[in-house]
Amino acid sequence: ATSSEYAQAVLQAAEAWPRPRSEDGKEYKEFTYGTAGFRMKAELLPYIMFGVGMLSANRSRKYSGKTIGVMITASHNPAEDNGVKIVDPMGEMLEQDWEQWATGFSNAKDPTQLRNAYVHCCQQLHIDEKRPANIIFARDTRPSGEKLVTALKAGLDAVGAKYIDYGILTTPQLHYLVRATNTQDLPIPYGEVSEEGYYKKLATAFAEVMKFSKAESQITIDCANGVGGPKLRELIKHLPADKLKINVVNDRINDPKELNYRCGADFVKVNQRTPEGFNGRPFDRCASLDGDADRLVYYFNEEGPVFRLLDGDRIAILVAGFIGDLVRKSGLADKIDLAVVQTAYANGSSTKYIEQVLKLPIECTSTGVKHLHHAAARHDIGVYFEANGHGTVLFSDRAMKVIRKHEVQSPAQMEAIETLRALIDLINQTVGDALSDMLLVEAVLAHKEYTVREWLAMYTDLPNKLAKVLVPNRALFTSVPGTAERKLATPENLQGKIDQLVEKYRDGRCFVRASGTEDAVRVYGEAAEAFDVDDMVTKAHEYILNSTAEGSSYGNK
Ligand code: G16
Repeated sequence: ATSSEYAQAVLQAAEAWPRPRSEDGKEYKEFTYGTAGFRMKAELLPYIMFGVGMLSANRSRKYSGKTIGVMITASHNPAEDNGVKIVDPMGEMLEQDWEQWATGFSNAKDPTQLRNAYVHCCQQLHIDEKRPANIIFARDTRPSGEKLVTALKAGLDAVGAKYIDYGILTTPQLHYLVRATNTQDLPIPYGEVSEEGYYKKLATAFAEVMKFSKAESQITIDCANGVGGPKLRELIKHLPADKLKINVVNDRINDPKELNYRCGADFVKVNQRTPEGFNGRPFDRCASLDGDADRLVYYFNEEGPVFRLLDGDRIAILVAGFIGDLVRKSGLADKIDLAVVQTAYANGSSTKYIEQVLKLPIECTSTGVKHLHHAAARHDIGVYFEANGHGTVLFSDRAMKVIRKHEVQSPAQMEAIETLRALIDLINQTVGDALSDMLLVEAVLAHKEYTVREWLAMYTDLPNKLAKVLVPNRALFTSVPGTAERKLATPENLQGKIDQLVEKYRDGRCFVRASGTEDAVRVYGEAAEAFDVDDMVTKAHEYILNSTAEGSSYGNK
């Protein structure tokens, strides 16, 4: 087909997927490609999906037909939401320069505007429409996913793309498949191009990493009643049963209302409590996944019960410390650099520990895996985790080559290098992956012979609180560029008020930013004393509400 045929097909097919209007017939506000793609109430999405189909085809054509991924999920959000994100050829998030095109397509008012946007995109980006376009896609367990797939296919068909529907998968499995597909003809493919290949890769690497450890661990995993449940059960079938016993809970995927409801990684992290119905004994090792299994947090109860959280910061430190030791023990310390990437949500104590005890370089980026991933990729080995449990480890091509080729001088070096080599396969390097991260944490705990108590004892968190504030328009809250979202530019004067507030508390830190996945503003606070944190976050909450209230002296424009 030629350019004009595709443009014509878009014009016709888009009629079936009109831009939604609210009940009173008004246009919806601008849609944006946010922290992790588009996210909103599922009924608003079909129209957007159609455009995502067109754009992912362009993305594939731009890469001469390399496979692009589309994942349909709203991850930690409630069941009635859904979302979509585009995955680049090596399994990373869509390049940020292209987000504007996604946003542009999603705001075209009618089929003619959408057609024009498509033609404009092809011209500006020099898309050769004669090239092949290959897409793979998957969705989480949300019932709305099926209709969204139909809309996506309509967009793909209109512009002549080829596609494979992988059905229901975790988000990281789709990322894995994109990279596996695009590397299958290379000397070192990422893995077999199938869901089964994913389990085999992880399980084989886990057995390899564990061959030098005697531990027999037990863990209970809360699957947020999402896609992680059935997929974890599949993974378990491939794992060596003598090394790790996994008790799967909250895997009721047949009742959509249960998804992320009072369980899952976000609930546990935000509320700092165990999932509802939790009946673990003191010091039992537990973990929670989120709705699409890309986040992982650990926790346990002390007698009392006192809840103890082992979040993404703790995972980062455990893993970075372990990998640092392996690099040193294998004799590669002067050949490979290792760094940790965090966001402003990282607890101040974790940052201090990385700097002062691990003595590793550290970077702070804006929220969103896409930001952390890029920063981590600038190092030989980059460990990145958000406090909410989203993260992974990246090994540069150079680092992998050095590790593969290294000739060891002693049995101790041999053990270290073999473990390091197996870790490269155990870790899903495309994106944070709760299942892969869980195996990684289990492997490190086994090697170090750590209990959850010993893991927790590495450092003491500063008391902290994360709150959500519902405001009429979160777009009014913008951050100062280059501050990793630690300072607000607007509403005017709000940052000044927060700065004054923070000064009152010992080791106080507080920042406010608009969520990119929920219609809310987030406020994070930490300080030396828990009652100070409560006081500080409560006041910041009030300031935020006042700043958007009508007639406010320091706010709404
Ligand atoms: C997504 C992103 C994460 C981010 C989280 C919250 O997670 O992938 O990087 O930390 O949203 O973002 P925000 O504070 O902007 O709402 P998930 O697990 O929902 O895909």
